[in-house]
Amino acid sequence: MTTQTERSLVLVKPDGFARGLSGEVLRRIEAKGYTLAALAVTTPTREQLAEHYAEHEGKPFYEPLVEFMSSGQVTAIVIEGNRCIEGFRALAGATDPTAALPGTIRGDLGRDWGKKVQENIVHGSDSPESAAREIAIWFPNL
Ligand code: IDP
Repeated sequence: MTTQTERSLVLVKPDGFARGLSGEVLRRIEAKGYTLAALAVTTPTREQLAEHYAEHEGKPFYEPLVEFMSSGQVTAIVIEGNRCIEGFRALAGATDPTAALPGTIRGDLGRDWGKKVQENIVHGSDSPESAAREIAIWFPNL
């Protein structure tokens, strides 16, 4: 284990926002000891999402994902803390809410929507490079 103060970009996706789960996600982030560096409620544009999900362009789930993510409001959060990138992904749980372990956000709160795996409540950056790139998309003035 190393000491590595990091920032990560967390999104409460439209399904989580509509279900009123932003507070629950923030509660878990703060309970874990991470701090909030920025917070905003926004309706993502397709341009923002194309940048955000550039690595998934061309995959079968890309278009439905962008459609879903632009369908409503999201809570965008920059969190800060020691190894918070790995730590938040552990809090979030596996991509598929049914496979996600109990105790995780997706495992406790995620619903099985059949083919709509994209509706899994939260996004969290997966590396320091992604975090820097994503924070610049959602918080250009930070
Ligand atoms: P992650 O959010 O757990 O890091 P990624 O593989 O980076 O997962 O995928 C980004 C997002 O794309 C997922 O959170 C989910 O919303 C969506 N997604 C990934 N794989 C699938 C799939 O097979 N079907 C539908 N949506 C998917």
